[in-house]
Amino acid sequence: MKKQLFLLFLMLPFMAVAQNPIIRNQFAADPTARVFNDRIYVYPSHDISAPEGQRQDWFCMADYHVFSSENLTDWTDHGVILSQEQVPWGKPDGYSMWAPDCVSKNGKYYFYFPDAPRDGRGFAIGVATADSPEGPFMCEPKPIRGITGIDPCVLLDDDGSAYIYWSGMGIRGAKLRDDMLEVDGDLETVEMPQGRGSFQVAGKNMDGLPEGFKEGPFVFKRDGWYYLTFPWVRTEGGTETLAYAMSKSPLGPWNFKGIFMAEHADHCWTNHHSFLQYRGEWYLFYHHNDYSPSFDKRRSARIERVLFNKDGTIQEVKPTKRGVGINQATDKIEIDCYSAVSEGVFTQFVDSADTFKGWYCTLPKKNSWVKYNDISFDCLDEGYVIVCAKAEENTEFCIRDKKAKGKVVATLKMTVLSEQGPFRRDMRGQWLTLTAPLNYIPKGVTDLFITCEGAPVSVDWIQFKNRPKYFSVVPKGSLPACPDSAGFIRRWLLQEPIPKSIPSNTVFTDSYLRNTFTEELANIGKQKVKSYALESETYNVRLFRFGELWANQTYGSFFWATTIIDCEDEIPIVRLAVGCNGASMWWLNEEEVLLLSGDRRMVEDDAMSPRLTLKKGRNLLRCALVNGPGLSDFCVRFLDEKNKPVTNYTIIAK
Ligand code: FUB
Repeated sequence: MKKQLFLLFLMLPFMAVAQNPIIRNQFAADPTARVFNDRIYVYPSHDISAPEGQRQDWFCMADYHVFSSENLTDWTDHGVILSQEQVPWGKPDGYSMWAPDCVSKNGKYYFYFPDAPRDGRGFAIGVATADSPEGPFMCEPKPIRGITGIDPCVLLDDDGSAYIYWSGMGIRGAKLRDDMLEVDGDLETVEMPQGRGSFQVAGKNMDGLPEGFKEGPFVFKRDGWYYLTFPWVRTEGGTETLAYAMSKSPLGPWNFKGIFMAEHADHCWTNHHSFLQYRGEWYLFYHHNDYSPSFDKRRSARIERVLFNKDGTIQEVKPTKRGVGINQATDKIEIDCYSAVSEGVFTQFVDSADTFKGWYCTLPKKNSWVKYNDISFDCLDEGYVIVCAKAEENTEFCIRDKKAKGKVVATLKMTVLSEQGPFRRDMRGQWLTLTAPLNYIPKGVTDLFITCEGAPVSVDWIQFKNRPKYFSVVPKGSLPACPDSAGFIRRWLLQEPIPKSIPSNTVFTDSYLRNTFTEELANIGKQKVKSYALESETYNVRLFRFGELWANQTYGSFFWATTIIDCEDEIPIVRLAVGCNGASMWWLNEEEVLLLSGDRRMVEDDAMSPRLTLKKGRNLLRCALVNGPGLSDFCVRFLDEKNKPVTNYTIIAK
């Protein structure tokens, strides 16, 4: 039981990313991707920092993890599936667990991996088997006879035959026996140069490949063609490209076709890859030293879409940070992993001491933009957006749909420097999370643009949120509502809050409130503010949340709320019972009936009006509420002579 719990603990689902690099909790190089049971499994090698006593300037790998996903977006780390101490023939401190592969045949999983043999030099290739793609893998006692080298790759052909390819003295390939553990056929004796002895080697050299350093073969079959793909150094002193050759036979001869991915632009010497067909599309898994820009032996797996030409040749693949997969609008979207940017936009690490924290990007001038493609809004009904951003000056930026000048989804105003009133602040250069209401919600899957509308701004991520259910919108033409069972009135027409500079709630004296409210009452209808007919999901009407989500205005706010109480008959002798956070004033049919002054916390029935009569037909109930630093809300109901809630009326908010 304990062991099961431990294994469960090791299975770590990541945040949804759909961006490159795909694995964000560790280095993950040489990604071999396979589909088992309609799920993608990635078997990478696991770069780590070399422990003391090991070469500090070289690859260092002590174990393997496997990761899986069913949407190319959410990845689960299933933990360690094999470590160097578990390899009976390997050096327990060899740190040489380089690029592996895994295939499945007859319900068994065969994991092929290189390691440094205890009693020899260089590399051998071993097999470990399991009943599940996630292991546990049991290692065979001996490495595969006749294979000296690295980077094993196994092709399962349509007729059930299996072939193994590896690098070491060029690229070689051999048929595997049915048991998948040994190569078929005789071994060849190869003499070492300068009389250094001989050794036995399996298979044959793959003919037809170009001169130059080659490793990491990955062979797959598509439409009757065999593709031998491999990292290749095409120029003297150059770094690795990804190149390929095609053949009608699994062991060649091969017809060299050229490269499908150029050298990495920023000095990652190696590349190593695999191809995968998943749900009808082809993908290239490869690596780059994203999280370790100054040392290219710590690499991270990436994915791109691959397209083939009609004649079967592979179209060039450009490396991106965007990668593949659709992001849900409600995911945290790292916009620094963009699909395109305008000139001058640049990215930097959020924390160069911990690069796994990722990047942010800077839009250096007005009209700069960042494009992020394939975001699905199906998950959002109504909502708002949160953005993590920083700036040196007050500025404004927008999220737009489809184009740099497209429809504005949201406008983010960034006040980093404010010299007025109680909200004086200096937040220049500091990360802030901003919220903004949405002007418009894009449909389906779309591309978004973040556009700079003023001074430079840096953005780390954006995330859309469904509005928490504090309120629901009352659709036009809805039937009237009733008070809730405790008599609380939940349906209101709420006007967007008006900002008010209020240092503290101690100013809320009767005369201050009466003057302010009367002044504001005279302004009603003159300001350009929107009103919303809303149903509060709680008995208290959370004005602060309303301001936050509908108008990006929270503290220091002045609110108007109105509703209509519709009575079938006159209801005499009732009292209005109110509790509020802030100070509030209440009018029934435009007559002042109650004033709650001072710095109040919301308490049910905190204040009561004198006796009132609700007339037959419509009664207008109006509230003005003002608050400085608090979480404004109110609860209100009518009570009868015996302090029982009055509920025999309906409510209309319009
Ligand atoms: O990861 C170690 C080695 O680097 C791989 O085996 C090679 O293919 C290269 O990616």
